[in-house]
Amino acid sequence: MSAAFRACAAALMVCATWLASPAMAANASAKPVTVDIRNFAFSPKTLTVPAGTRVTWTNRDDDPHVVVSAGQQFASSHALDTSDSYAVTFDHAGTYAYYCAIHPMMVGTIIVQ
Ligand SMILES: [Cu+2]
Repeated sequence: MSAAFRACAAALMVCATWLASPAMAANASAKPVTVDIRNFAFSPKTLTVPAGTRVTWTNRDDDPHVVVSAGQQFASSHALDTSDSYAVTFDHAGTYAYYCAIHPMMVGTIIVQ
């Protein structure tokens, strides 16, 4: 093994380590996520996010909707009129089922990892 090869390999190791860190940092600082309420459904219906993610529901329908945690794991929204939003930050891992108080057949799940 030549000295040049060893130096090159060492440089690649440093580079790989450096490349790995921004990805981990991005995972730790969770990006905010939006759930649209459209056509009497939550979209996406099931959402998987890292802990610490702020999830915002926005009503895109002409009818009001209310976001309610099935197990009272987070506070309920008020009645969301068209274009109204409601946000919850999920700090702890778990499965958070929710529904619309006005239209209980509207259900969704936030999975926090
Ligand atoms: Cu509704």
